[in-house]
Amino acid sequence: MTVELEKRAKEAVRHFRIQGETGEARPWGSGHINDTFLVDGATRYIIQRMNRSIFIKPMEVMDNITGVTSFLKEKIRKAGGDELRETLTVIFSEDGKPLYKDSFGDSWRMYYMIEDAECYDQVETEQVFYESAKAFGNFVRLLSDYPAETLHETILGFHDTKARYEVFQHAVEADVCGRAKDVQREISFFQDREDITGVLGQMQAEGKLPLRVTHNDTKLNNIMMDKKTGKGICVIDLDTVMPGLSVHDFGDSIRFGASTGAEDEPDLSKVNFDIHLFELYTKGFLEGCQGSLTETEIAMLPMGAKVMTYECGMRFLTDYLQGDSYFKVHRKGQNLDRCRTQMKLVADMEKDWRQMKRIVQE
Ligand code: ADP
Ligand code: GN1
Ligand code: MG
Repeated sequence: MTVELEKRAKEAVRHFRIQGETGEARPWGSGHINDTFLVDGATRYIIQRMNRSIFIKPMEVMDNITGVTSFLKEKIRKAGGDELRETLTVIFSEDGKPLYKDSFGDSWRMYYMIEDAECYDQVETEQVFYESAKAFGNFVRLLSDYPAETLHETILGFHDTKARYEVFQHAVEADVCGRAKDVQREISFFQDREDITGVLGQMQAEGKLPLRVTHNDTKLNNIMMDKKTGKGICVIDLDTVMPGLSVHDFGDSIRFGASTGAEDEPDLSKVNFDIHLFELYTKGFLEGCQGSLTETEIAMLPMGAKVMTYECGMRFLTDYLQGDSYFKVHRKGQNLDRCRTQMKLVADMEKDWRQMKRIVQE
């Protein structure tokens, strides 16, 4: 990230209603989408430049986030919790908006920094993963009575795997960077498994899987873990909170966390699907949901894991073919490495399929 952008972040901070002096804004976190900065001072903040090519209507995104966080704050208050730590707090701009638009046309938004908490890019201990599962399950449960019809669809068809397959096929055909010839094996991997792209959407259309208010991006670095208690204290990155499927939320956590390697690990011998972590996450997620999932949803959890891993791998490959314009990359071939780890995990899940089914049945 450029020094220029750091300066712009610092300048944007001045347009928000905050008290006290603030210091430097420095790049923070390892998200793939927005530009995130930590703002120093007696009270610390997070300021983000929202990704404008992905979030075409930033005000709608912020509408969703203010709605959901106010709703959560009320529940947290009633339960005697700390509403400033257990969900995000949107800071308003000087003219009373949940974002500030700068002279470049970029939208910036600001939150309190969740202090005494950390987030992980990989599962370091089983306990962390288990606690994250409870917190993500609890998040779905807390939002079970949120008025879903008030939510904007911030990214159209976000987990419409079938539609994403079409985009992937177009990217293969267009091959704008001339990269397709070197990734034939990867392309075939997704084409050979096209049949799974429609399974969950079909079940939803038939009313077998209910639409709920879900997070849709439940990877481990989208949750803050309390340093003292080790509990999942605050679910962050609420850009994609929309009506969706619980099995997607479950599955996205699995594809990221139930792996022995990092999402972009180039050495595939280090990347294996860890069935024990799958079991642990299943237990935590179901505990967090506290009985709010239907039997069919529970039975489809393994499919959620497989489809989300497949979908994410296909999205990485699509982006690689299109010239790495969606996910941030820090080195050449990073999206291809990311795609390959997801492929490895899908292949492992296929081997472990019966065991996965058995675990959720139990
Ligand atoms: P992206 O959409 O790019 O993933 P996130 O909203 O997930 O952006 O933020 C990126 C990272 O910044 C997170 O993984 C986390 O490390 C950190 N972060 C974001 N918001 C907060 C917050 N309120 N308090 C502490 N850390 C945060
Ligand atoms: C992105 O924003 P971030 O880094 O938490 C992406 C997810 C992907 C994930 C892969 C809005 O998540 O859908 O699963 O990267 N978010 C968006 O790591 O596209
Ligand atoms: Mg994130």
